[in-house]
Amino acid sequence: MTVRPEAPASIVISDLPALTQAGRSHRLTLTVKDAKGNPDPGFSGQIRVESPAIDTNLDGTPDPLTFDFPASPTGSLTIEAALVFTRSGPTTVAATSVADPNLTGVLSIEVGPGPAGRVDIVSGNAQVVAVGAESAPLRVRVSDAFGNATPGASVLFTVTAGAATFTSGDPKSATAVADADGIGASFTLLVPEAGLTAVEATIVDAAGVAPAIFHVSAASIAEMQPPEIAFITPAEYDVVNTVNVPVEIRIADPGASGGLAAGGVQVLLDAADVTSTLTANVMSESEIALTGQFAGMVMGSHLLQVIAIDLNQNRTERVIQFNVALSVVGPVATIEKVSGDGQSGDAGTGLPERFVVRVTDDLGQPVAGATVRFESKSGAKSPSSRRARSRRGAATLS
Ligand SMILES: [Ca+2]
Repeated sequence: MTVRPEAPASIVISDLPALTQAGRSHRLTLTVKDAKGNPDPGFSGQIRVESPAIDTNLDGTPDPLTFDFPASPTGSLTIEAALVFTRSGPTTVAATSVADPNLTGVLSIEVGPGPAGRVDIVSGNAQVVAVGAESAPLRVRVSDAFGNATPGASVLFTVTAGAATFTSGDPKSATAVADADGIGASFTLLVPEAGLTAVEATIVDAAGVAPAIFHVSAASIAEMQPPEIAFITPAEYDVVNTVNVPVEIRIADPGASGGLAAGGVQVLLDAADVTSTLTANVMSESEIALTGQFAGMVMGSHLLQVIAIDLNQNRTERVIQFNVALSVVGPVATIEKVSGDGQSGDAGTGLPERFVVRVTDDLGQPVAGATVRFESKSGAKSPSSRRARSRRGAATLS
């Protein structure tokens, strides 16, 4: 008697270990079975095999494989060196008939990382540290050739140049063990003098792997101090009745490192259509003065932002608000002669020039409509007393 197989119902995946390692090559066996679990020797066709853990070109997207499955008496196909997993973690492998998506099978496995094969800087490189202070931690990530974290990998940190020492353990070398995310760290350095220190991080027992190289520079406190925006004049910008605002800004570099260049100062005003005529003058090795004016100010409230950046990229910012407002013209505070003084004339004839005075309030604003009385004190024929009203701040005796 012969067993007549039924239609193919599933694909069984075998020959894969429950736990493997990224980078290992695996043999794969696929068996097509019927609904009763018997191998189907009649099946042939293409079978697509895919897994989220197979990303051969490492572009972040799984790369499926397709195998030709010939009819076989055993209903199975074994492919040598069929699969290489690249991504670590729990995963699945699925096999599906290209012609019939319902004919499929899935297997769950776990992929561990491959051997530690690269070390990359996470943080702590290119620091500037004050002499005598502790650096921020130097941290690396250790991974296999596919970028999977390799927990437990040992990393050796070595000071290869410069005066800095590690704050714990051997002053010139220290070993860290990578954590679950592959992060090995957190060594800090003590830097006793100004200058550059280099630290190399290498994977222990992984010859030929390029080290990660940190550079930490130590600078004196003075060099690290940000510039000071010493003063902005007027400090309180309550400008009245003017569209042209005189400005003076002084910026000092207390480190006196000569690191403050004229180009490192920016002055920003949030008012449109204002013309800035500020020019920067280097007053000394450690001081810059910007002088000039904002022209065409409109009435209202404005923000002025001053930014100073020294050559060590230390940055200081200061924002001030100032208001441009109209004021009411006050009472006459000042009368000054404009013309008509010092004349002489023949008795009985008029003087050739008229008497003109200018009247202004305490802000120097011309006062209109003020009554000015002109009175002769001595020797004059006429008038003894006459009045004139000011127009646009000028009163004329005619
Ligand atoms: Ca891919």
